[in-house]
Formats: sequence, C-alpha cells, structure tokens
Amino acid sequence: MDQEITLKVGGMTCQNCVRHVSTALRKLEGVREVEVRLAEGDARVTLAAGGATLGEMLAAVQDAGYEAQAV
Ligand code: 9UX
Repeated sequence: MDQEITLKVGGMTCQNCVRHVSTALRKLEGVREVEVRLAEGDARVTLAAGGATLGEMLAAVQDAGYEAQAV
C-alpha cells in the first residue's frame, strides 16, 4: 500500500527550486509521485511500500540545498 508523506521544505524561492527538490525526491526508491508547492513550502510524496525512508527523503532535500523536516 502506498503512503502519502508531507515534508516541510524551507529555502525555496523560485520554480527552479521546486524542480530541484522534485528531482531529488523522484530519484529515491519507491517514489511514485511528488508534488512540491512553492507557496506552501512543502513536498507531498507518494511512496510505495518498502521504498525510501523518511530520513532518506529529508537527506535528499537537504543535499539539494534546502531545509527539510517531517510534518
Ligand atoms: Mo534560483 Mo531557486 O538559484 O534557488 S533555483 S532561486
């Protein structure tokens, strides 16, 4: 069963930032869908069972240069 996970993402100021965060999250194991919202400063990830961990998702966003925390 898929999980829906929301991350709070800080530091995004333009649509390219949105793309960077989306790309980073889409590379992770089991990620089916990513919706990143600039105005809300969040990312909503649809994740297959057995896919990436929350820690891996946070690290991916942080490695892309943004702040991330679980909601
Ligand atoms: Mo451009 Mo968004 O550097 O950081 S991708 S403002």
